[in-house]
Amino acid sequence: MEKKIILSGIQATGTLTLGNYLGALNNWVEMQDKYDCYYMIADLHTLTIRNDPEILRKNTLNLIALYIAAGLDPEKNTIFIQSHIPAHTQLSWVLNCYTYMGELNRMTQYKDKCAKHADNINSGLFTYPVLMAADILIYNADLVPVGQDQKQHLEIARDIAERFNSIYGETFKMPEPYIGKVGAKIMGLQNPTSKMSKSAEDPMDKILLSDTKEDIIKKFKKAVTDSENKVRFDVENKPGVSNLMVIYSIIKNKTIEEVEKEFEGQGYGNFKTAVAEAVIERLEPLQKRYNELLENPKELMEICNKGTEKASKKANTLLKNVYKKVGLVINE
Ligand code: ATP
Ligand code: LTN
Repeated sequence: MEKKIILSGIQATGTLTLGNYLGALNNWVEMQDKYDCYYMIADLHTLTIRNDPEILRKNTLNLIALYIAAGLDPEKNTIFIQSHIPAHTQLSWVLNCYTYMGELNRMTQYKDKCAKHADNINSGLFTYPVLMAADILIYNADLVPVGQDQKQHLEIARDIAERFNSIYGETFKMPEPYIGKVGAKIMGLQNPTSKMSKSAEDPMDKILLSDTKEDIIKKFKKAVTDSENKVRFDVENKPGVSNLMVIYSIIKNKTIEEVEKEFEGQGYGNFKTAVAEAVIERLEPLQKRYNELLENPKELMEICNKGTEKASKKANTLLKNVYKKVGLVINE
């Protein structure tokens, strides 16, 4: 039986957080044996906010290294840079013509980003989900592993696909979101009611994958909790501690009940130290591998070029089919 297809991507907006790792990357690694996986760097999506060109270029290369350092085997996965495959943007144009303004207007990420970047509300920010739909549909992806915040974008991708299929007949496969049961939404350490985000201003709110051991210990020690001093899972009344419990449970591969039991009768001091140690233990080898990989950027580009070769064949086949269906003349 043919393997199911997975596609996902991360924007090259800066250093990834523990939220990106636990909500996205970590799940990708677990899927690589069972599925035919396509993992890209969403560099075109990154252009929807203003970037320093040199930093964007550096972030893109760093992210490839991070994918591999996190455990994605380049022999098993197709790793590539979104902008290297023009078919994504070509399909995106067609899909734009099958997407309604009203649908895009409802996207919560669009509203959030408009509030955050009030001086740069560009049309790329508005049509962002259409390019994302093209990324997914162009590979006939069955599953898309993302964090909870991307679920709405998956829904619109399905709506666009369904609309197109109902006019032109079966063209796109219906993609399903794959959202991990735990870790789908890691919260900020200072603001445990909003998600940990790489663009958060307060450095104490987020753990960066590049943080030193000392940073990690300090950030967890200062993490906001509550006055009960009891390690008990209750998102509503104890969002801070519950978030730390989620982090610990994923890294240690334990259930929340097991974590509750392990720290029964212990206060927050011990618990926070244990969480910090678990995170450090997980990140140290990743950071070491990451630094080694960055010493050889040529090798990273070779990995991407191999990925591009494989992915573009698939993408171009689907694009041609779409062009034909809508009535464009194909030069064969
Ligand atoms: P930004 O702050 O620049 O908007 P971000 O941290 O939200 O960035 P994205 O590049 O938008 O990161 O997301 C990359 C992947 O990480 C997506 O699959 C997203 O759902 C997931 N993700 C982001 N933040 C979290 C989080 N706090 N918990 C779980 N998953 C997350
Ligand atoms: N919008 C996504 C990044 C992204 C993506 C994709 C994720 C761009 N294209 C296709 C899954 C599938 C985000 O994580 N912010």
